[in-house]
Amino acid sequence: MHTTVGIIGGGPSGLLLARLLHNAGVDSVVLESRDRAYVERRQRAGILEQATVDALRAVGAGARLDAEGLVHDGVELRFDGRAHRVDFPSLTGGRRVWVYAQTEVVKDLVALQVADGGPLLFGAEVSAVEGADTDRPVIRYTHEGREQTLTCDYVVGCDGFHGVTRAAVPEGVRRTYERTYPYSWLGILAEAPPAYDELIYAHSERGFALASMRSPSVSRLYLQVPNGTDPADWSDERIWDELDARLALASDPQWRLKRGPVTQKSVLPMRSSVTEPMRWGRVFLAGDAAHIVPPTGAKGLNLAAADVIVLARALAHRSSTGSAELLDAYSDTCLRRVWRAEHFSYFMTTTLHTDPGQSAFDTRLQLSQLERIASSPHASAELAENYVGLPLGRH
Ligand code: RFL
Ligand code: PHB
Repeated sequence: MHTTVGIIGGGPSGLLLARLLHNAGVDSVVLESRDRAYVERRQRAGILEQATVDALRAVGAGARLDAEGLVHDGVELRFDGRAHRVDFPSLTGGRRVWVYAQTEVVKDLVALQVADGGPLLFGAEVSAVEGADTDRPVIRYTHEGREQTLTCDYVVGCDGFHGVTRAAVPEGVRRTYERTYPYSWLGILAEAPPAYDELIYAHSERGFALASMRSPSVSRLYLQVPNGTDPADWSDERIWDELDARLALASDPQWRLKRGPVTQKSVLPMRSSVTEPMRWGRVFLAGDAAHIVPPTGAKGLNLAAADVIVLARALAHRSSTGSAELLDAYSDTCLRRVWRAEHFSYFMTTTLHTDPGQSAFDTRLQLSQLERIASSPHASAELAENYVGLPLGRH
């Protein structure tokens, strides 16, 4: 089999890229190792930036997002027992974010691709990419028990953090910059109405907590926990009690989350990682395959979308004009945005979490920074601009 663009991975980045290329008349094949139900059920991100929403609408995946997505004009920061709201539109020239789960984005994109797109093969596990620096790179994969090859004009690794495509960039060229954090998140999904109509990011001496949502009747909540935590050690009651303690308000001591059945519980580690360059020969990396951010800044899915928007434009430009100029600029163009998001995600994480080795001095610095955000329009605009996402083309 031969295709113009071989896409490894059917997560948000691979699926969105396939749709953008389809719109531009460029053919592609998507190879996804998992089955469709697994990919559609994987609980992850919840916040979409304007540029991500615009791209989803442009590929025809906007209908359910517009009907069911929740538009958010701000977030609440809680620290020192107080609440401070950061208003996005007034600080960013009218920009806002959407709450619409990654599971739903993936379902919408899969449905479109299956209805009228190029091949999307589930259960197709890629083992290697060969010939990155030749005119005809080859993807080796196993599908339905048989080893197969796909020759391509271009290969795009959208295969996430544990993918195989990164290895196509020679070791002597590839550089990875990484940071791990001394804490994880315990995340739950609960059949309970959200605490509040916007997200709450809470700093407390007991550790970080985040109250998010999936719909008016489903909450998504997170607690900072030590690395290596077993979710089985956290009963539902213990989780709700701890969330209430970390989200407590001095002005309203009766304030409590609305509780309901917990339907999912998992622990996720926090990591920052960037691999450079994001392109080698005819092989490109996009999304989590190239970079990971801790989820505190809500940037991972949006960075993945930004990469493939840039790449789809570059591939379409190549196909319509023959010029490789935009493809040549791909890695540098993306890395500028990636490093901005890396910094913001690091900033949000280290400002809001309690490091196990943290001193009282460190806590005072965090509170001073949060106070600065609460009292200065400049400081809150810096947070708001980063949170809603910089317009594509700027960095
Ligand atoms: P994905 O989603 O990991 O998809 C990669 C796909 O590649 C497949 N694959 C292979 N296929 C074939 N052959 C192989 N050898 C393969 N190896 C892997 C995998 O099965 C998979 O389907 O990467 P992608 O598409 O780049 O998307 C990235 C996003 O999923 C990720 O950045 C976000 O979920 C991060 N994230 C958040 N991002 C946001 O923008 N806003 C948020 O609010 C947000 N919250 C989060 C998050 C991530 C979280 N976790 C679980 C890390 C909250 C959490 C809890
Ligand atoms: C989520 O709703 O899953 C979510 C929201 C904001 C974050 C991280 C996760 O920063």
